[in-house]
Amino acid sequence: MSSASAALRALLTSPTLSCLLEAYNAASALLVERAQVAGIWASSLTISCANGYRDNNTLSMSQVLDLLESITERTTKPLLFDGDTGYGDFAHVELLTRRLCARGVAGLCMEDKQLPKRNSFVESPSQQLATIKGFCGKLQAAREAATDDDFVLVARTEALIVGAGLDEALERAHAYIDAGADAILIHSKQASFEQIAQFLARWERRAPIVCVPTTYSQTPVEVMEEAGVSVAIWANYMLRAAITAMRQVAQHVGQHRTITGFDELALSSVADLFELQDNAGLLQNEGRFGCFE
Ligand code: SPV
Ligand code: MG
Repeated sequence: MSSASAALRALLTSPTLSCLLEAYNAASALLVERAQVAGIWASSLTISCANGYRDNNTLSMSQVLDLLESITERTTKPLLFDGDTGYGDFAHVELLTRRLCARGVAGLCMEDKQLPKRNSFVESPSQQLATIKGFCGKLQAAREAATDDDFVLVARTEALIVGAGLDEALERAHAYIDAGADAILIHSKQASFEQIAQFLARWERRAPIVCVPTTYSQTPVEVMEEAGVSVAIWANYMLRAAITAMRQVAQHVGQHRTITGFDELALSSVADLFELQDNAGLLQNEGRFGCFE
């Protein structure tokens, strides 16, 4: 049993709002953990972007699993994996779930769209919902395949994203909980919290609710908490911060052919990188296991 999954379960069922912050590799995940954020979101958007791909299932299941393994090897906070549509049908979901459990990933978030999916903020006619029956089958398959009793299944409905409306979102959310999901991620691309608040008013706290306040990021967490949000996912802020900082360095060197003139003190030191890599552990074990005279 993974204690990370039990910890994620506890965040979902606690009466207060907790947040997850996105990470796109092990270093960013370590920073999230050390900042005492409750948990880590392995975002399909930022993992694919950091690897040079679109957020449309171009990265394979194995590529993403390798990356997740590098995160769970270095961190202990619960990691919720953004598993898109589950990489195929129920059989892919079974395999994915077993592999996630083997790697100590705390939970899988799966969305009710067609494969290959598009990022929710991309306006495209290919933003199509899966059938309720088909998606419930995937949830049931994941539940049965999980080898960790506490493994968390978050069912994400994209009903509001495709403009299908509140009734459809609620019908789907109820069906997904009936099929074995532990929580519902209700996603919205509106610029205010209003649509989610309307959903929550009719949901009546049947099961924990997760939201992704990217387009309504200025909503106070207290407002979300009061309305019944259990977990808010800050889904892309680490990569966005990194890209801004990296662009400044790249532009400076591109323009001046040197780092001179750039405020190096604003950057992490090399010692900081060594610390993130646990270089001290290497040096310590050299003394114990190395064969240096
Ligand atoms: C992600 O972070 O990949 C998500 C959230 O799925 S969103 O980009 O808002 O769809
Ligand atoms: Mg995603």
